Amino acid sequence: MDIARPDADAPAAAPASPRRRRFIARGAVASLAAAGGSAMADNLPPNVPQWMREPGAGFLNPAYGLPSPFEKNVLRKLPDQPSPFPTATRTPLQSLFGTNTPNGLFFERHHAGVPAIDPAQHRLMLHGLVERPLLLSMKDLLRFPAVSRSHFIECSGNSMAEFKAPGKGSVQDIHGLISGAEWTGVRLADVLREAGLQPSASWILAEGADAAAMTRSIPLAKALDDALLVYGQNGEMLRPEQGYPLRLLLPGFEGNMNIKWLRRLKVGDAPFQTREETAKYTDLMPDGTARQFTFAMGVKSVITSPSARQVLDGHGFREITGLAWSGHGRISRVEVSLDGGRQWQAATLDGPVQSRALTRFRLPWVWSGQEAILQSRAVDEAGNVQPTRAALIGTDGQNSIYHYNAIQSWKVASNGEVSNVHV
Ligand SMILES: Nc1nc2c(c(=O)[nH]1)N[C@H]1C(S)=C(S)[C@@H](COP(=O)(O)O)O[C@H]1N2
Ligand SMILES: [Mo]
Repeated sequence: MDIARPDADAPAAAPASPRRRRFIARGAVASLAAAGGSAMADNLPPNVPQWMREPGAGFLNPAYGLPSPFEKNVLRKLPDQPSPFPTATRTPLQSLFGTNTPNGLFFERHHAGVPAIDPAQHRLMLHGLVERPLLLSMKDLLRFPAVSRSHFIECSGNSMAEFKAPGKGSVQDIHGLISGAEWTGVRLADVLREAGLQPSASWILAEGADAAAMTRSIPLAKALDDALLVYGQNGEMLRPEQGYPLRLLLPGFEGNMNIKWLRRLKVGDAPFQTREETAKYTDLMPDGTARQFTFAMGVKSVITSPSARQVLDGHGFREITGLAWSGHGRISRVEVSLDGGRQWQAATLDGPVQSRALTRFRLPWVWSGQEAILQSRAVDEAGNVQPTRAALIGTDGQNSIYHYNAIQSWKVASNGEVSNVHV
């Protein structure tokens, strides 16, 4: 049938002409068919397809649903270089819609694996410079007033290889240590009020119940502002990988401070200078000094489609789309360039735009086969502008491996192949 034939070579026509509308309709049908392999005419309208001729399976997974088997390639991914102790999996940013990462695809970063915690055996200890030390069970925490909020978590080491040479992988390989979720939990401020802070309280040590006993110092101002003790992730209990049954969520702060499997909060009057904030997670500057306590993740964005390793399947209309985020608040603007940063156009933002949350941007584009360098540049409500790679390296040098937030450039070749380039 003619309508199902991929129409990759159709020339792009002027916007809003009837011819362009027809092209879009034909293209859409063609790519739907392509998604499931090659289309057989018998299954296409107006014929009655195979799967309408007899009842389907009663239920596929009655107890807990799974994605369609046709989506079996949308997966988290370990690094390409084999390692005896891999410590992270990355989110398939190129395959996802909207801003909530499905729980099974949320990136993972574990310092000592995923502990198997029985929530009935789990306690949160709150002590130090408080009036009334507390030992809270999960049942106790579930009785506090709850809030649900959307926030991203980004590993401070996300995109780190880009300080050096352009990575050869996909957007997942290069930037996949970021995900977003709607988290549910208790305001840390409420729990601290229950314990009562002593006047000299100014920092809080947070400790995880994994074999790494991961610990970080949290400034009291953040704890009293928007910090949460979360047990819910996109409507269900946290996944074991994300800290089941309890996690500290510090909206916008570098990933490692969001302590998973949270078991202890100790209130003090100075930072605790743990291993994870002295030997690790500091940024070595060009002058040889180490920058410590870079809490909020910088303003950043990346085009997820088209992106590296994709091949544009024909000329004509498509949407450029991606994600933007900032640890300093809301995204106020995203601009997109088609020519490596010479000219910029405003992208539209999907609303509501939330603070310290993933924000989806979009720009309509007609590709007629010319080479292009696609970039996105985000600006946040605090006025921070996502830097070029040259500007970032100008200030931070290339010794550092954390907090890479430079503008990403994707080159579209005339044959439609998309690759990562540094411009
Ligand atoms: N207890 C504990 N908390 C932890 C970690 C850990 O190894 N142990 N990893 C940290 C790091 S480095 C990051 S980037 C985030 C990753 O969160 P995710 O695995 O839910 O994506 O958790 C942080 N919290
Ligand atoms: Mo991390």
